[in-house]
Amino acid sequence: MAILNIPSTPFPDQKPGTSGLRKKVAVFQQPNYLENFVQAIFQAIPALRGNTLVLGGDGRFHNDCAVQTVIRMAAANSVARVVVGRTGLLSTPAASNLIRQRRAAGGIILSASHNPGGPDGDFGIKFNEANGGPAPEKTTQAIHVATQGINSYAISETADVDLDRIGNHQVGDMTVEVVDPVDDYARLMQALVDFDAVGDWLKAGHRVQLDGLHAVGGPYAARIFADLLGATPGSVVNALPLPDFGQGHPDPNPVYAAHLVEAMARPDAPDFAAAFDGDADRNMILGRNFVVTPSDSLAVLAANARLLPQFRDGLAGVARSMPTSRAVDRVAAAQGFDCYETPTGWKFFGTLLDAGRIALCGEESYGTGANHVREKDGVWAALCWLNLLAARRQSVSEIVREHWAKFGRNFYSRHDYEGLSLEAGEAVMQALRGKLATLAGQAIAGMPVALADDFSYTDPVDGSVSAKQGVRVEFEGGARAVFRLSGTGTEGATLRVYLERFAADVTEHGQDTQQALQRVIAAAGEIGEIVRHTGRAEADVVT
Ligand code: VG1
Ligand code: CO
Repeated sequence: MAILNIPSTPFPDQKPGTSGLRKKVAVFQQPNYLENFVQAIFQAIPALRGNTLVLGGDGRFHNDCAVQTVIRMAAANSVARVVVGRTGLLSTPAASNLIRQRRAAGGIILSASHNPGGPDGDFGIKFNEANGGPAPEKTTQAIHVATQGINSYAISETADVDLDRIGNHQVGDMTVEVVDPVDDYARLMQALVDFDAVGDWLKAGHRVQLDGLHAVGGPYAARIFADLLGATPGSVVNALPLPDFGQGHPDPNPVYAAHLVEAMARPDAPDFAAAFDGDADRNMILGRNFVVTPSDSLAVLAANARLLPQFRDGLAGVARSMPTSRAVDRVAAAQGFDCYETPTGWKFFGTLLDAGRIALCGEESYGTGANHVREKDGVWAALCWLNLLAARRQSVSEIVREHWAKFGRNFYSRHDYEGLSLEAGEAVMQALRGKLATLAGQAIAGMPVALADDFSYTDPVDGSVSAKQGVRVEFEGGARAVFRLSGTGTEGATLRVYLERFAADVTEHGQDTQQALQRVIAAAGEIGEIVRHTGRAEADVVT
C-alpha cells in the first residue's frame, strides 16, 4: 500500500464549536479541508495509532465520500482497525456505544446533527474519546492548535472499501470491520428498557408514531419499535435516511416537526409520538394533543426513574445544561439527589457520568441521555417514555400534568434570532456583559432583578474552567432569562434567548406558555435591547 504525504496549508477557521466542526458542504468539499482536520485529529490523539477507531455518520450529503477519505487517512496514520457502520451510517449514540463496547481509542462521527443537509446544506465532523463522549474542550483545543500547524497530511493510495458488505476488509495493514449499525445498539436498549412491558402495552392496542425525519434515526426506530417491540409497520415514518433529509430540517421541535404536532391533534391521533434529529441523539416527545418540553421530559424521567429498569436503584444525581429549565432541580431537591448545572453541550456531562456522580442528564434543546453511553440518545428517550406509559398506565399528558401538580410548573421557551450578522450577535452579548454589574436591584418590565452574571463553570471532577458560557438574569420570584450565541451554526450568528418562569399554583398550569412568559419576554427584550441591536421585532424560531 502506497502512503502519500500531500502538502497542505492551514485553514484559519477549523475551530470546533459546541459539537464538532460544522461548515457548509461546499467548504468541506474544498481540496484538503476535511483532510487537514482529520490529520489534526490523528496528530492531537496519538492513542489512535495501533488502536481501534469507530467511524460513521448520519448519512447526509458528502457522508459517503468523507467516510472513504477518513478510512484512507486512518490506514496511513497507523490505525489498526476501523469499525464502521454499513454504508457509513451510525447514529451518534450508537457510535458512542460502539466506542465503549470495542474499547476503541476514539471515534469520528460525520454529522452536522440538527443542521439541514444536502449539497447546499451543512456538513460536520466530531471526535469522541475512549469513554464514548464528545471530546472535552482541552482536546478540541489541541485539535484546533494542530489544524493551525498542518503542512501535510498522510493518505493511503487505495480503492474505496465496499461498505455495503458486512465483515472484515483489509486496507494495507489496517482492518476495516463493517458492522450492522443497529445490532449492538438494539441489544443495549433491550438491556435497559422493559421490552416485555412496552410490547404488552402495544399489544393492548396502544398506537405510536416514530418519525425519522429521513435522517439516521429511521433504521434504529424501524428495528426497535417495529421489529422488536411489534409496533405496526406504519408506526415508523420517514425512516429512510436521505442525503438531503427529504429537503426537511432534521430538527425535532414543534416548528420543524409541525406535521407531527398536527398529527397528534387529530381525533385519530396515536397515543405517543417521537421524532429524532439528523444523528438521532435528540428527541421530541408528544402525547395526544400534547408536546412535552425537553426540560419537563428530563424532570419527569428523573421523578419516575425507579420505574425504569436502568435506574431501578435510584439516581446518584442528575445534570442539566445551564439554560435548561430548573424543573429537574425541584425533583432532585424533593427526592434528595444531586443536581449539577453545566454549560451548553454534551461534552460537559462526560466527567460527571464517568465519575458516577450523575446517571441522567439533559438539555433544553431536545437532548436527553444517561450513563449507558456518553451522548444524548433520542431513541432511548422515546423508549423510556414508552416504558413509563406502560408502567404508569397513564397518558403522556396525564403524567406531565400530574408532575406539575406535584412539583410546580416551570414555564419555558427558547426564542432564536437566526441569521444575524456576527456583529449584531456580538453587540447584544457585549452590551449585556457591560450591564451585569448594575442590573441587580433594578426593576425591568416591573420585575426586580435578583442576580445577573456571565456563567462560568468549574468542572467538579477535573477542575477545568469554562468561562463566558451565557448571560443569566434572574428575577425575584425565580423567573429567568438567559442569553447566549449558538455554537453550531454555519452562517452569521444565532442569538438564543431562554425564558423561564415558575408557577407553583396548579390553577395557573393550563396557561399558554408564551402568555405565561409574557413579562419575562418583555424584560429580556428590554435588557438585551434586542430590537436595537438586531433590528428584529420578533424571534424567528420559538420553541
Ligand atoms: C445546540 C444546542 C445544544 C446542543 C448542541 C448540539 O448548540 O443548544 O444544547 O448540545 O446544539 O446538539 P448551540 O451552540 O447551537 O446552542 V446536536 O444534536 O446539533 O449535536
Ligand atoms: Co444531534
